[in-house]
Amino acid sequence: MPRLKLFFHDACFDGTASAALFGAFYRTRAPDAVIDTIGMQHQLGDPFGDVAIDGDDNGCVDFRYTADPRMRWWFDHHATAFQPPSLRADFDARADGSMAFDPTAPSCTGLIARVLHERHGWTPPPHLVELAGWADTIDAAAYTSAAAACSLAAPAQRLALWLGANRDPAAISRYIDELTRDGLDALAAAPWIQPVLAPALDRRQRDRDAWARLGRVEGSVVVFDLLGRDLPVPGFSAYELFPACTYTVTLGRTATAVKVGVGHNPWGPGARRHDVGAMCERHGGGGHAAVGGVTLPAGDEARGRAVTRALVEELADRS
Ligand SMILES: [Mn+2]
Repeated sequence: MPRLKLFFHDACFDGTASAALFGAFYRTRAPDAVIDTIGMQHQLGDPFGDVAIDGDDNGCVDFRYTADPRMRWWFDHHATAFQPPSLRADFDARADGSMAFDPTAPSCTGLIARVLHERHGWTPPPHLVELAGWADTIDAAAYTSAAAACSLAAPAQRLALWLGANRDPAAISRYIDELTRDGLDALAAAPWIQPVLAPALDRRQRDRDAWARLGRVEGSVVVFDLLGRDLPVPGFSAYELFPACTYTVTLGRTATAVKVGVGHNPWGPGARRHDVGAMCERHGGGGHAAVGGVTLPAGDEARGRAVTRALVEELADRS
C-alpha cells in the first residue's frame, strides 16, 4: 500500500484540521493509502534537518516550506513560511498544482479547501466544511469578544484545549484520522478524549486565577513572566483578564526551548501599530502581523528576559 507522509503544524487546531482535510482529499484519490501524520514544531535552524521525508508521497500543511524535492504537496499561510526568505525563489520555480501559499488566508485548512476545489473540483463533506470554518475562526481569532475567544462551550474550542493539553503523538494521529470521518461534536464527546479533556477544563479555571494575579501592566502592555512557574501561556485569557491592554508579551519555557510570545489585543482599545511577526523576526523569531514569537535554546533565560524587555520597550506606549 502506498504511504503518504503528511507533516503538519503540531498541537495546533489549524495544523491538525489541515492534515485531516488534506488526508480526506488524498483518500478520495488513493483509497488504499496509509497516511502517516507527523507533527512539526518550529525550532532554530531547519526543522526538517533531521526529519526523514521518505514516504512514497510526502506532504506538508500549515508549516514551513522545505526545498526538499521529495515534498510534493505543500500548503501554508504563514507570512514566515520561507526561512531563509531565499527559499521563496525555489517555491516560485517549483510551484505547481500540488502547492499553494496565501498569507492572507485566515486558516491553512480554508486555503486547502479552496485550492483543492479550484484545481481538483473537490468539495469536502459537510463535517470538513464545518471544520474549515472553525479553523478560520480559531486561527484568525475571528471572535466578537475576548470572552467568546475564551469560551469552551463549542466542541471545536474544547478540542483546541485538548490539543494543547495532550502529550501523546499517537493520540494526535488518531484525532486527525477520526476528524477525516467524523464531526467535531462526535470527537469532543468521544470517551477516549475525556481523560485529557476533563482535567484540562478544570486546570483552565485554576490557571485563569493564576494569570490574573501574575500579569504585570507596563504602559499598554501586559507582561507575563512564566519562567519557573508551572503555568501555560495565557493566550486570549490575557485579553479577557486585562481588557485595557493593547499588547501582551509572555516569557516562558518548554523542555526544549525558552519562548517569548507577543500578541496584539484584537478587542482592546488600542490599534495595532507594529508588525509583531516582523518585530519577532528581528530577534530571530517570526509570526503573523498580530501574533509572533521568538524561540531560544533551552536554558537561555537571560536572553529570553533581554528579548522580552526589548519587545516591551518597543511596544509600550507610555505617553
Ligand atoms: Mn495556521
